[in-house]
Amino acid sequence: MTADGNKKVAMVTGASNGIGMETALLLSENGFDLILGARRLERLQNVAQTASKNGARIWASTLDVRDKQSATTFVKEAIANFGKIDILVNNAGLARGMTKIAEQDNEDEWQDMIDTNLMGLLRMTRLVIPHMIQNQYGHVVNIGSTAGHDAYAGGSVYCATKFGVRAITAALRQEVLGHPIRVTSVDPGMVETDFSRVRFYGDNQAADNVYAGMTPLTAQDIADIILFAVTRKPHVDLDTIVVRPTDQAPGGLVSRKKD
Ligand code: NDP
Ligand code: 8X3
Repeated sequence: MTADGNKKVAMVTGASNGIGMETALLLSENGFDLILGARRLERLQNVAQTASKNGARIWASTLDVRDKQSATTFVKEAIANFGKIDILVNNAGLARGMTKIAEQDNEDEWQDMIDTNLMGLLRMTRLVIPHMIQNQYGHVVNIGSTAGHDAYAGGSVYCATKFGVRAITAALRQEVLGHPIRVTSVDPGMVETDFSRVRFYGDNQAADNVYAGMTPLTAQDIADIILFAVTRKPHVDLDTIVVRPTDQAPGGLVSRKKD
């Protein structure tokens, strides 16, 4: 909330599930109005309905960040509805498969990750930043990953996209210097969402194995950190926040209890 009583407007991409959904819900509980986008409209509308019970004004619409027209229309309509975007949470993202480079015969997986995690994030940023400059207020929160710090076998392209997000965050921070616009990267380790289910194309066993015997982070844990970042005083810019489960350490190390 600003001194003049205007509510802050946060745009969250990939708000139909996981980290994006929990961020939307937590922001709505904390006085933010919301612009929500994802491909699955029905799920998104359920999130919007729950968030609206907290008194937030919500606009939810289909968004495919891979698609230039979809993203352009989404931002245009959001501005028409709210007049401004104070916060952009670039959360939409995914991994596809865990295939080693030499064994990959499906380049579509690579393309999907690059189009979503890199091109999508860049596109949303490109479309939103001019409004932040015009409004002389803004905060871009990019959801990176520890995969953008430590590469692992089978994760070459997913890791490359998240290393790329780090580069984009660092460059953007320099590009908006001089404007009252903050740029933050939140880089989580293992968070139990549908992330692994999507990565393994609905194979629940494969997804469950990722978190077996350890306590992963939850989407709420990450939403909490995003809320903290966007509620600092305007002169405070949290740069990069790396967060792992206590059961995970850098270098691909995970402590698992056997049952
Ligand atoms: P989920 O699969 O639970 O959620 C992903 C969200 O992204 C969904 O709402 C999905 O919505 C949306 N999305 C995917 N593709 C697109 C697209 N093309 N356009 C718009 N929205 C899209 O996973 P998480 O919540 O875990 O993932 C969120 C972010 O967090 C991702 O960027 C991921 O890389 C990152 N991350 C996740 C970690 C984890 O361990 N879970 C750790 C570190 C980072 P829909 O399908 O409806 O479009
Ligand atoms: C997701 C975290 O470790 O599965 O970004 O790549 S990891």
